[in-house]
Order: sequence, then C-alpha cells, then structure tokens
Amino acid sequence: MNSKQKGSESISKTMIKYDKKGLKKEVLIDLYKSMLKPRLIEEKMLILLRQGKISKWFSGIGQEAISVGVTKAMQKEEYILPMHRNLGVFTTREIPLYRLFSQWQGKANGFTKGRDRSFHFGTQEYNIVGMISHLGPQLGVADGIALGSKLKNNNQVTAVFTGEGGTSEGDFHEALNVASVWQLPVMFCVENNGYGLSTPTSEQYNCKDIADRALGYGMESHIIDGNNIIEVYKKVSKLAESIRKKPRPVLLEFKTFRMRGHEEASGTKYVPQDLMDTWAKKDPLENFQAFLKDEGLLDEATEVKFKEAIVHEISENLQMAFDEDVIFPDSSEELNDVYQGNVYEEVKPNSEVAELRLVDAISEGLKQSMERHDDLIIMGQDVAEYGGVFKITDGFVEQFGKDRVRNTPICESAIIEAGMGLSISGIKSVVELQFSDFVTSGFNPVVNYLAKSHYRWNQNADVVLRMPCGAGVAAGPFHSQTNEAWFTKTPGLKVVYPAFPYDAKGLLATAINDPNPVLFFEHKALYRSIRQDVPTDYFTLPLGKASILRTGNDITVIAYGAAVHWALATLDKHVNIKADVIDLRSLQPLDTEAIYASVKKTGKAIILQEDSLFGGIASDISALIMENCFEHLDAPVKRVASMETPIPFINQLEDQYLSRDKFEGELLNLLEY
Ligand SMILES: Cc1ncc(C[n+]2csc(CCOP(=O)(O)OP(=O)(O)O)c2C)c(N)n1
Ligand SMILES: [Mg+2]
Repeated sequence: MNSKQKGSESISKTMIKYDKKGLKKEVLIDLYKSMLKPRLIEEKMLILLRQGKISKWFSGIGQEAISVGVTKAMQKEEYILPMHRNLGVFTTREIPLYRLFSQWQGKANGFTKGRDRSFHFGTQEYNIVGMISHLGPQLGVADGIALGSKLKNNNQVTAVFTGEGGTSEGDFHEALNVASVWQLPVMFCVENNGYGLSTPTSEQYNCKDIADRALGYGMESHIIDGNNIIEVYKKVSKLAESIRKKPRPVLLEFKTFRMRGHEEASGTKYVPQDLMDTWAKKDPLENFQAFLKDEGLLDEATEVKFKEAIVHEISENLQMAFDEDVIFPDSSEELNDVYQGNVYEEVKPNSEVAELRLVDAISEGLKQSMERHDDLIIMGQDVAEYGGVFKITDGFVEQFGKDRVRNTPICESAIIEAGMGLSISGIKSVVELQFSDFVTSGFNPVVNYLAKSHYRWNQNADVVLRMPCGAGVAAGPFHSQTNEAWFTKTPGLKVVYPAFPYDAKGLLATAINDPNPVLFFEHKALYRSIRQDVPTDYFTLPLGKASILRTGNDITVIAYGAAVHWALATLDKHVNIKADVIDLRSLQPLDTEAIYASVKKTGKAIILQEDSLFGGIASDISALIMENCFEHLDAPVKRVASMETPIPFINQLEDQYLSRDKFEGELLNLLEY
C-alpha cells in the first residue's frame, strides 16, 4: 500500500474533521502526547480501582481534548478552575504525577494532607483552583479571580469549567451575569457530555444549546466540538488572546460525551447503546492519532515510544506514592490549619476622640481601612453612589472610585464567591450584605467555600462579610434576624459582634486585617441609638477578647450585641445588684478565659441572647461553664433567649418575642437561688 492509499483509508476512519492549518508539527505532537497522558493514567486508575487501591474515580475518558486544548491555550500564570473530569488540566500544567497519586491516596505529598479527595484541591503553585463538590460555586470564584486580573491590569484570562448539569444551578446564572455586567475576562467552559449523573440533557434544560443563554447575559458564546483537539485549541487560543487585549467574558459550550459512568461504580446502563457507539467512533485521542498518522506526522514506532515513556513515568510515580507513608493524625495540626495563623498587629488608639453613633464608627473604621489597604475592595448592593441602605459607605465612591466600591447585582452567592476569588488573587474584600437575613442566598459559599478552603488546601479567604442584623425595628421575619449561630458552629469562620461604637471601629479594622473569613455583625437597632467617644484615627482591637463592662461578685452576666444594652439597662434599675458584665464582642474566637474567671469568682452565670434559644451560642457557653466551672457554681447556669418562633412584625408581638423583657425576672430568680 502506498502512502496515499494508506492515508485515504485512515481518513475514512477519522470521524473528526481536523484543520491543522497554522499549527506546526511540534504543536500537534505535543497536543497528542498531552491527551495520551491523562488517558493512560486513567486506564491505570481503572485497574487500581478494581484492586481497591484508590477510592472514587470520575472518568474524563473521551473528554480529554477539552481539558488539554483549553489548558494549552492558557498561559501558565493564568488560573484554571477545573472539575472532576479534567485530569488533563492537571497533567497539562505538569503537576508531578506522584503528587496527584498521593492526593488520590490521601497522602502528604498530595495537596490536602488527606483532608479532601480526588480533584477537590487547588494549588497556587500551578494556578489551579479545584472544585468543591457543589459544582456551581467555582464559577463565581472565577469571577473574583478575573476581577483581580482586571484591577491589576495584568492582561490575564481565567478559565472555569462546569458540566452541563452544573449550569442549572443558580451560581451559573449569577456568575455569568456578574461577569458580563463587570466585563470580566473569564472563559466559562461548559462540557456538555449528555448526562448529569443519570439525567439526560432533555430533562435538564429546555433550550437547544446552552450557548444560547449567553445572549440573555449580553455575552458572546461559541459552540465547539469538544472531541476535536485542534478546534478546541485553536478557538480557545484565539479567544484567550483577544480577551487578554479586551477583557470580557465568553461562554463556550463544548459538545462531547461521557463515555463511562458518572463515577466508576455507577455504570452506564441508562445510556442507550447506539449513543455510546456513535460517540465511541468520535474518540478524541484515537481520531487524532489516526489523523496524525494519515498526515505522516506520527508513525507506529514513535507512538509506541511515547506510550512507553508515559507508562514508565506513571509506574515510577505510582511507586513513589505507594511507598509514601500514610498520614498520622495529629489533632493539633488539624486544628491549627482550620484558620490561617496571623499575628495581631496592635495599632493603639490616638487620644483625640469624637462622639460617634455606631453607624458612624463603622463607616469611619471602614473608610480608614480603605485608606490603609490600597487594594481593599468593597462589594454590595447599592454601596456605591447610594452609599448603602444604612449609609455606611456614603461618600466612599467619590474618595475611592468605582473600581474599589462596587455596586453589585442582587446575587449574594456570586459576590461572596467573587470575594473568595479576589482572595485567591491576593486582594482583600469587604462584602456588605444589605441585611444579614440575605446571607442565606449566599450561604453555600460561606459555609462550604470560605470556611473550608484553608483547611482543605491552605488557601485563605480574606473576606469580611458585614451583616446588618437584629430585631427591635419592627421589620418582620426577613429583616430582623440575628443569625450568628448559623456560622458560629461552622469551623473556619470568625464571628464578631460588637455592641459599642469604639469596639466596632477597632474590631472592624482587625477583621479586615485578618486573613480569614470574618462575619461582622452590626445591630441595626444600635446603629443610630448608641453613641460613644471614639478615637479619631485608625486603631485595632484584638478578636477573641471580651470586654468587662462592670464588675461585681454577685453574678456573671454574659451578653453581646443589643442584649448588652438590655442587660445594662436592667442592672441600672437594680443598683444593689453587683454583677460582672461581660460583653463578648466576638463569638468565634470566644473569650472563654474571661468567662471562666468571672464565673469562678461569682458562682452564678446568666447568658442573655437575642436569638431564639435552641442551638444558640448561649447554649454552648452554658455547657462550657458547666464543664469547666462546675465546682464553682452555686446555681444552674441560666440562658435567656427569645421565643422559638420566627421574628414577628408588629411591636407588641416583637416585644413578646424578644428576650429583652424576660431578663429582669430571670436575673432576680437566679440571684435568689
Ligand atoms: C449541589 C450539588 N447537587 C448534587 C450533586 C451530586 N452530583 C455530583 S456531580 C453530579 C452531576 C454533574 O453533572 P454535570 O455538571 O453535567 O457534570 P458531569 O459529571 O457530567 O461531568 C451530581 C448530580 C453535587 N455534587 N452538588
Ligand atoms: Mg454532564
């Protein structure tokens, strides 16, 4: 057979039409080898899986052209946010294989110290940010990274992956919308592989192409044959180049197919055989190999040589991972890694003071932090020209500009995720929740992304969430909650809750300096009712230190937020009662030392909380006192909290609901015990 005949025979077997124009042989061969590597790794993994040597496996077989083509089109310093089927991203970024194998076996040379599995990790070394299980959140994180690039003017583009299944999540809509409104340099890469677990696309969405959705966001989109490596590489390279020059988001829909089960154990029984057969013929690797052979760019001997080299690399690296010791649990290391350690930097208050309301103190503190941190970004609904609904950021846009004081669409998830992305690119942010109640619409990224990133892969979330909260303003069930307990129980978050202007100013400065995620609660009823002399310059106060407002030997009163003022007002009516009054100021970290020292002195403790009782912080403080001060107690610890109902609207009901008026009776009872 002459070469021409051989060529035409192979082309007839090639189901994919390649256009290699403009690509040198070395590039084509490199693309081929880059697809071959994840394929061979996977083949090995399937064997190991059957032998029980690795846990779950999500196969990307048949989808390699997308991972490889996109990664090859990107520059090394540009961030990629891959999913569970994107092994080719990791290998193309040249992560040493033994590190990947260690990661999958939960060993120390992996990226998560055995704390998270499979592809659930990121690495700043390789500019990869891995997924969290919830799929959608990384789309908003990509927005934040891209915003970082745009603000730094570094001409970088960010690529983020999702399956078509993930596009039904709200995060997808929010992230695309924000990216378009802010013209962020993001490539949203949707791998449409026909199924989300067992659910076919026909039961997932009701439009022809997912790419069509871009129009609704005012965004450009492209449909790309995800099995054609040349098409992926050429189109994405061209787009990336153009986005670097002119930042903007694009939506890319890669048509492909999932050739194996959702994960290996689950099989593919529900996939019609003819679909499997059709797509098997479009295998991205086999087709490209045939094409390269047809074109005389690859011969059998070279092909075998490539394979042997990769197989050798795999075995060598696997051995290294197998030889590595298993991780020995060390509880102090586990606990230490939940938060990024930071040295508190004390900035002492100046002596000049001005009388400020709580709202002014927060505003002044925030403004001075903006002056101190050139790259601190504020994001929130109506925070720019309008100044925020409570006017905390009034005048900020004039002083700091629209880049740093950013109005957002109504999309708490995407903005909190964007805060995470900014942090990944080394930029601090403060996100204003219009009301703390609305954090529920961004709950997932708070408790799953911000809270867990440092523990999982050593990536801090340098984000402060400002949470205007609390009752007493007749605002009903959705504008009155004090929802700190949703967060105090989540390791990885810090929770600050000041009651006075002085504390609020100093603690906000520290919260912003802290590299960890901090929820900063601001009680709305205190905003304009509480005044205090506050130092005029920037100063800091440490987190985790309570403030002892009054001292006395009769009883320990513990409170925070508005409840501090309720307790003080009650004690003012009973000047004969000598109480230690502890204003916690921060709930996580909690100043247990101050609590124990006081209770050991007084022998009685009462905790006043604005939130409803069950599962609140008062319950934990009560338990801690029982466990640590039992022998010093002269009476059971008393918790006083609001009713176990949602917060009602009208004053009479709200007054009945709140713990405020119950405190006096309970205090007197306990003193008499
Ligand atoms: C919020 C959430 N819901 C459900 C799941 C369970 N789950 C994991 S992957 C997956 C299917 C994802 O489909 P798709 O986005 O198309 O990606 P593919 O697996 O097809 O690559 C499902 C349902 C999850 N991880 N997170
Ligand atoms: Mg899918």
